[in-house]
Amino acid sequence: MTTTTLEHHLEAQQAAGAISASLRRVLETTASACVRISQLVGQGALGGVLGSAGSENVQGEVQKKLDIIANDTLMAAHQGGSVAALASEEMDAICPVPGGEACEWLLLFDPLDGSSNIDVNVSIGTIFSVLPRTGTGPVTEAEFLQPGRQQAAAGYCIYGPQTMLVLTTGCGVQVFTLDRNSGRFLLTQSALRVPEDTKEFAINMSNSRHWAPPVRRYITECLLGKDGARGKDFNMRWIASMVADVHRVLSRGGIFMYPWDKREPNRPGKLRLMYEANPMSWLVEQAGGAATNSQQPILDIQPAALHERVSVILGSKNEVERVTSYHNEEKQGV
Ligand code: AHM
Ligand code: MG
Repeated sequence: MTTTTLEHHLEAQQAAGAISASLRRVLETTASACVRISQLVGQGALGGVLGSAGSENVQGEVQKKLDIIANDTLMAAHQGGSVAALASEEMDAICPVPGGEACEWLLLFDPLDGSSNIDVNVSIGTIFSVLPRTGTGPVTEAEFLQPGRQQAAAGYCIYGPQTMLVLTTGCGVQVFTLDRNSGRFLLTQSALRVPEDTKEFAINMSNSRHWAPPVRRYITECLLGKDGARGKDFNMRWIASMVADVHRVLSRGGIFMYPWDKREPNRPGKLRLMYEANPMSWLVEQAGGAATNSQQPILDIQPAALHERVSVILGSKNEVERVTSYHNEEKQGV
């Protein structure tokens, strides 16, 4: 059994010059907020945290109580001056931290990913991304609009049968499991790798009639299995919590897709670039996988708006490349 705590790991990374003391503080603060959220999630009905809050977020989605509680928990944890400003999927505008202007970091998060699973006791999570400050003085929204390649750290905490923190600071991907007795995250896996090939895909099949032809082609071939062009059978999973679906992809390979579809042709996708796609894409790339919006690596996208949406195709490298090639062939009229 490992006894390397998250704090030990970050201390060693700092000693090796891989992260600064200030980044370490951001990550430790975020992790302790996740421990608190995990406790609240675990309480469920006993803690009065289930159900709808009766309000809507900036994207017009009905908020659950836990969306707000998790957001408040992360916000409160970061008032101590480790970051200059915060941005959340659940808040309309960025939130500068009073007295935090001198801090070097900006934190973005989806406080409670997989909201539709909260009330049915299925895995949910918190996704976060740390960007460097690029200016001085008061933080503006424009300062947040940096491509995912600029991230200094990214990760998620999954609240499932176990609570796990999955983290990258650019030196591979480390997995920590919460010891519920001590309240500490212990290192349980390092240098995570995503297999390059897979026989498992994740997509919301109920949207199939709305997909673009390249996505339909790829999934049709998967469904044909041994009888089709792929010559092998595929399995399908869809949890509808990105954290849980991506956690499975990171753990045993697979491809995850929430692509553009023609229900809302002018919207690039459902998932959010800054709070979901960027941190997950960096984790997947750090584990040897790939992540694209079908046109370019997600991490290279220059964001135009804080709450921007994006088409997401990520996971095992060879499968992501195959879907990309189908999009390229369509563009070239092959
Ligand atoms: P949320 O952040 O409001 O929970 O929404 C994002 C979630 C993802 O976790 C998941 O992949 C997707 O929405 C599921 O969408 P759908 O219900 O359309 O399958
Ligand atoms: Mg989400």
